[in-house]
Amino acid sequence: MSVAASNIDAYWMPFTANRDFKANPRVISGASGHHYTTENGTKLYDMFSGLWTSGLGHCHPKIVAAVQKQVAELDYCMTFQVTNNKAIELAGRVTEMAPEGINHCFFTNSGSESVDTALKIALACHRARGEGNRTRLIGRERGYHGVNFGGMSVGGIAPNRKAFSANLIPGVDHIRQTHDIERNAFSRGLPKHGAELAEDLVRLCGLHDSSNIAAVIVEPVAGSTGVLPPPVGYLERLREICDQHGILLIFDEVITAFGRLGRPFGAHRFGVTPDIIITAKGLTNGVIPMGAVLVRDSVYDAFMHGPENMIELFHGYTYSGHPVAAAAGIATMDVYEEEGTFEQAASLEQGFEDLLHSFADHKHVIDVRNYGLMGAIEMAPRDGAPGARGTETHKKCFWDENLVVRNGMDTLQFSPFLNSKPDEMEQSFAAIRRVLDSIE
Ligand code: PXG
Ligand code: PLP
Repeated sequence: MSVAASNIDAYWMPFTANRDFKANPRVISGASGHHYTTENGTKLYDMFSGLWTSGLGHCHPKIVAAVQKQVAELDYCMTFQVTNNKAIELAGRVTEMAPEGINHCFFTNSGSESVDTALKIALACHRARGEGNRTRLIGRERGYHGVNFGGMSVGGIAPNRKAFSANLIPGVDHIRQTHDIERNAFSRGLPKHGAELAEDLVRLCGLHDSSNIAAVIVEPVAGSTGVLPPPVGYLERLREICDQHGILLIFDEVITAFGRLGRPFGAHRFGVTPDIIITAKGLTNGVIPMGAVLVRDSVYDAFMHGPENMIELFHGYTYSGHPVAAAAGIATMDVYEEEGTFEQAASLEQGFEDLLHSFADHKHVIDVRNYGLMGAIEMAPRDGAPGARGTETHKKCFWDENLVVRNGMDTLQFSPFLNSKPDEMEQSFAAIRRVLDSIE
């Protein structure tokens, strides 16, 4: 059914200005490789790899074939008390790729579910170790950890929390965010200043007494809030403080896992191994919803006591380890390996950085940030109309330049394909420049 023939009002869109959108809908009905197509056949270049999801491009033939085969072979099989061969295989593949010592994998269906699963694992792990007093969870200002109650509570994005302020889960606190535009504007890669902000965790250890703290959760590079790479030395210091105080360190790698930082995991890139890694998105190249929580042996082993006929963790989703999602995941891991995707992504970094920073002297631009294949151009807000400049850029890119870009308020975010072609990137940024030149 075409948009014109549909009742679009029935559809409540997520994280979207519904009324504004429905006045002139932007609807995609097909995709191939690096492009989307609309119902009337217009081809658009996707500068966001889906929603940080589809690093290999859309409708990769190997993943499509694996999903088609699987859905006809085993469509569904519960993973409570019985399981399927594909879930087992994917757990092995992903943990093989993970940093040393991280050898266990719990499946979910999204990043938000992975976050809440990881928080529950952290709490239950301490309890299983006889440290049930460790109940406090620490997030960070500006962090994004999905939209379920746990993730929203440890998250630090004010508008996401505002309507639910009295209903956030108890026992949560936040360390300070790391963005410092005065000292670090236009940093190429990791900002130099701010490692000392990790000491804010020491402050909370004093305030709450560290014996009450279960876990700290951070994105290695904050994505959704507008791409905030960590200051040099910051993550290393967080790791040290957690070790000193027996606190579990959780990396939310929903965006940074699977090549976005030129390595399998952000943990590899930073040389910092957390206790728990949260993934989703690139696990299946976005083809079928799936997430995974990866844990260190010491975390898993903490649960493997007590009567052997008893469930160790009372947690799981109907679709945990769904065979079709798992088949998509296995094919995705195959392609990452066969095509050398992570190395390819690493080789694109410098060109991407140079293109982004060519906007540094543009009249609207107040900061440019990048790390790996994550990038952001922050524009000054218009007087009295925060977000308007970003939204206008998004719309003009779509309608005038056949380009899909994402804006969070006045920050443009970029998530190029891990296998982008350099000339595609050049053309896309040339189009963005035309748009920025044309708007007030
Ligand atoms: N953690 C992180 C670090 C994420 O980036 C989630 C959890 C939640 O995943 P699900 O699959 O439940 O959406 C995410 C998701 C943006 C943007 O604009 C990023 C996300 C979601 C929506 C928008 O960058 N990331
Ligand atoms: N609500 C009801 C009534 C259910 O029976 C279930 C699962 O069996 C759920 C919610 C949870 O659904 P899911 O396992 O897909 O998260």
